[in-house]
Amino acid sequence: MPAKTPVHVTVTGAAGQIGYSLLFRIASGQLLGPDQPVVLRLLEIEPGMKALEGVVMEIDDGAFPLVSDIVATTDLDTAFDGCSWALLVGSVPRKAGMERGDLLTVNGGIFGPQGRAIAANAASDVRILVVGNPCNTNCLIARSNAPEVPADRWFAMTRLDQNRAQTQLAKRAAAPVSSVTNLAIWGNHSATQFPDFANARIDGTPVPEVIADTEWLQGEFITTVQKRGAAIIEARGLSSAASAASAAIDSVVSIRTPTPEGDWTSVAVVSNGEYGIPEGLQFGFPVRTDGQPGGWQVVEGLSHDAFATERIRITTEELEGERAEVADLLP
Ligand code: NAX
Repeated sequence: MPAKTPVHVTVTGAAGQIGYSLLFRIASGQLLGPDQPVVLRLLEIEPGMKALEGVVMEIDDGAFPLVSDIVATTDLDTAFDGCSWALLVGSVPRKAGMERGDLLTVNGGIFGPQGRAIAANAASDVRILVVGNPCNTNCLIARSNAPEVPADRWFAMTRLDQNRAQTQLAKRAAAPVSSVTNLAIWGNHSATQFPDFANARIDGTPVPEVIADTEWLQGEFITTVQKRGAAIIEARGLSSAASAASAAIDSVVSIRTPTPEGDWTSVAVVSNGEYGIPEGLQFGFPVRTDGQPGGWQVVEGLSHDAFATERIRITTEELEGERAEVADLLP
């Protein structure tokens, strides 16, 4: 069989912590498959370029058969040229004394231009996953600045939260993590997210029938998932990186391959008003896909009790607040 044509994959913030885990997994074929060559297009800002040189040397030293070329650049047009996948990881994390509003505005300065560069340079089948926080609203900013790219090509990452929630439920039920399915993260990738245990299943049985401890499900389970990022910083002295890279790989695999029968995956997509969520928000939903660009739908018809409805209201309000704060950045 002739070798496949390389697919161009852009990673921003490539010299950062997440980049350092992510790039080697892309190079080894875990993102796009074991027979799919890739061109890595790595974007950094000037202060990150020296470190990126070192990362490129290490990728070279991996002698990965699937890596057909590596482009390291600070130039947006070069970075997104011909890319079919863009993983937007680089952003400015919140620093002491920074208000959430400042954070949103600073990131707007990054994601607006990146959106425009994607529209101008990417391949016609481009799909974009935003990881850099606040990822839902950064994705909204980039998407709004790239009206030429269909809105259904834009994704923000809630998969790390899904993975965290699956593991917490599996441990509590003393079941393998693979037996936990149908786990949706609703809303924002933030402390207001709602990991929907009621519609999740363990070996096909609704979670509340397997774990009968409602107090734990509504309390410690949710807060453990919501605050896991902070717990990792506390323990490691650094924010989660390898698990975030792993979730980015999982996200892309779930987006580009058909969803297993009866299951769904968590990802933040543009709202078309499903479940009464305001249109245009980049909102964490349960999603099913046939794997093609634009081939996904939000899973409809799930029911929510009063507890879940209130949680979803809170996270929706937060995302609407974020959208209002960046209104100037949305053309
Ligand atoms: P690092 O600070 O280690 O790396 C970020 C890199 O981005 C740096 O090398 C920096 O030079 C680069 N960068 C900054 N501005 C850039 C720009 N305009 N263009 C290109 N590169 C730029 O952060 P890291 O730990 O890798 O995390 C990256 C982002 O992921 C952060 O925003 C972080 O908050 C977010 N996360 C998102 C998660 C999610 O589930 N959605 C979980 C993990 C992580 O917290």
